[in-house]
Amino acid sequence: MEKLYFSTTSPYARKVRIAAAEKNISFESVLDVPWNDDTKAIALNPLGKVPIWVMRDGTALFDSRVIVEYIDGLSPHSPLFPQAFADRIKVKRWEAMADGIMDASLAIFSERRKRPAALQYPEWSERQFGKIHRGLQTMSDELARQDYFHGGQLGVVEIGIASALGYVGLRFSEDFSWQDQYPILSALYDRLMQRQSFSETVPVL
Ligand SMILES: N[C@@H](CCC(=O)N[C@@H](CS)C(=O)NCC(=O)O)C(=O)O
Repeated sequence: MEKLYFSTTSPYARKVRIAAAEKNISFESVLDVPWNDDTKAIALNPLGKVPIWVMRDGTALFDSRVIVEYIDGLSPHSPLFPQAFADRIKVKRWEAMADGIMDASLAIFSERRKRPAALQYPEWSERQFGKIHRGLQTMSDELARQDYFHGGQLGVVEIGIASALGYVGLRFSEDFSWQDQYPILSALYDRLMQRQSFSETVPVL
């Protein structure tokens, strides 16, 4: 069986777990915290990051965008990306925005948690918060009154933004309430959480 190396808090790994569940793709889960000394991530991915998906022939795939696209291609059921070129680029732009919100969130987390207090640079975190807020506001404006970003059905964008929001909530609940500031995204998240793929992958510490 193909294997996913993941950590329970990783928003990128959550994308992969939701995508696989929505596509009905089974896999073996291997818990791996890339910060721990016993991590297998470095041996499988020169970048030392999870998620990593190990294919049947032993090839280790990364990063989450490549893995999600791979999983989508394994079965025609519940497509996560549109076929038409222009639509696909539109969706991938939103996917990149959701990933960028995760990247900025992780940058703040690393600054605050991995760097000694005396060496921390608050302006760096403020810059990252700017990316998070502008990204969330843009996603909220572009979703507007629709239930889904594209094509009236669940796809990679909903998976990405929900994973980003779950992570923002996990790390920054003392900084701001994304639910209060972005009610359109909050309503989307609540709807998505009715699906098992989303509710069973909520990040836990
Ligand atoms: N762009 C990558 C980001 C993956 C990533 O940054 N994963 C984090 C965990 S959330 C990680 O493994 N960090 C360990 C490190 O950077 O050394 C993806 O989409 O998969």
